[in-house]
Amino acid sequence: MNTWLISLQNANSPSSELMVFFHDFTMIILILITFMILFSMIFLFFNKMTNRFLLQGHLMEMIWTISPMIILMFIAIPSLKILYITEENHMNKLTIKCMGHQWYWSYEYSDFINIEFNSYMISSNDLMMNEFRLLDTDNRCILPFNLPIRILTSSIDVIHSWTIPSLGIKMDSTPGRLNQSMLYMNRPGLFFGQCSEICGMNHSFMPICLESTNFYNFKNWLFNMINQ
Ligand SMILES: [Cu+2]
Repeated sequence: MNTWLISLQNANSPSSELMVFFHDFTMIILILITFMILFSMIFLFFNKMTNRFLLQGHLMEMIWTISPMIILMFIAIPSLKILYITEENHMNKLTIKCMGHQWYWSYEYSDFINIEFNSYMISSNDLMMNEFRLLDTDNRCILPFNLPIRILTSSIDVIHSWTIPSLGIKMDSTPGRLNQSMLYMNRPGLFFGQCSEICGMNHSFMPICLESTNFYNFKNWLFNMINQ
């Protein structure tokens, strides 16, 4: 992970890649418009852009009405497309359920014999040298990469939000309601996230730590969990 990261995290899932593309694309348009307005305001301020056709110039009005419409279309079409792609849940091979608690997450792998564990943040005092402060958990959620996974989430007490920025997932965990999303990881690694809904005193201390590994390791881990 980069320190002083001001942009989005590197994408690690197809939907997140699309989101990064959309962010960059929209930013280009946004910067262009901002500078156009800025320059025209500077010119207007110094009285350099006035001419006698500016008022009641129908052509001019047509242009500045239609061109924002076209620009908005260029933003709306990819935006909606990516929105629907992100919502798509198709051919999932695995389902896991993340439950929000005050203030930790628990994971259920109910496709298999019921595997269920809690995932608490490792406190700064117990931290090892290779662990991330305020982000690592005692039991990581371990999942295979290159496999479409269905993520279900709900909450036991108040609203939480299960979020992993590098995977482009932000999903509210609402008590009495089951939300679902699709998770597809491109590569192995550790992916971190934090609860994204103000949920009480320790809201900042219930991180999500997802470990992406190959299917063989995942299978071994599952067998170990079942035999425990
Ligand atoms: Cu929370």
